[in-house]
Amino acid sequence: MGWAIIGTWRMALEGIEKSAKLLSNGGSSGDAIETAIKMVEDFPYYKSVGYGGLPNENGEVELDAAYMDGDSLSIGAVAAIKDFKNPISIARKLSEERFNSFLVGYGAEEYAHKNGFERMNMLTERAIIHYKNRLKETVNKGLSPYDGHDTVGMVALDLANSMASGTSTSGLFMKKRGRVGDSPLSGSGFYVDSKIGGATATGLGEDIMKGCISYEVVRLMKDGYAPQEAADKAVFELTNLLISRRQKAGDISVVCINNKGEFGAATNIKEFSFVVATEKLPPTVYTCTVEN
Ligand code: SD4
Repeated sequence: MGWAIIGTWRMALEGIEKSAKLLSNGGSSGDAIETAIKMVEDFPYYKSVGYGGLPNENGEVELDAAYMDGDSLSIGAVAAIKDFKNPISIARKLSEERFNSFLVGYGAEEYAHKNGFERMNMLTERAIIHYKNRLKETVNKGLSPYDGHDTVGMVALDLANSMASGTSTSGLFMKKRGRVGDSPLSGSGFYVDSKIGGATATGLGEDIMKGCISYEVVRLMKDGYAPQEAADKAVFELTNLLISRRQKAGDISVVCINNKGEFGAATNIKEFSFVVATEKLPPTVYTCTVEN
């Protein structure tokens, strides 16, 4: 059947390049997800994931991440975790737990510490400058979450036909302390079933959660929709649903692959970039728009 990996935003490229090699050499989808997402987390200039992520309104970097195994459907997740280097690895470790597999805040930090994960101050000088500028800008207007936020989400299929998915994010810049978005929530920020396919979302978590969009994309693929049709239909329908309930629809974008390695992506914003690599396609950055 072949291997495949897809990730949200251009920032996924270097990680996907590395994981494409791993998958083509017979590596597992789980290792591909963790390897690629760790690269994004470690890169200091990506402002919305891992080290260098922008802080909450108290100036603290609180991170959310999740990992899902498409064979066992095991899920691990952390939310609002501070001062640990690779939240995706902690989430993956948690997916091995039968109970307590989604931990938040101090509980997540304690677990990470006990399991030997590396502590690290995730707030960079650059992020502090962004924070101070934002504080100045909003001094008279009151703080509101900045909308230039991105999450890295990925889905991978390996040569053994196993699939995995993961997400990692610092969430919304200037969010409230303790705010958790869609990214660590199964069905909203990610979902994967090796017998069908997987999907992951990025955008305004508060709205993505209203449609459990990643599960919806997988459900549509199960019903026979091709990945591109499933992605289009899910984004279009959730956007319209929100508007029809007299709400503004926030940013919503998804990427997905099925268990044959076919992929899809859809968005309700002007420009959403994503990265795909398959046995037949070298790692490539695509841009999709609301009209596609
Ligand atoms: C969140 N969905 O925390 C994340 C942020 C994001 O593009 O993906 N922004 O709501």
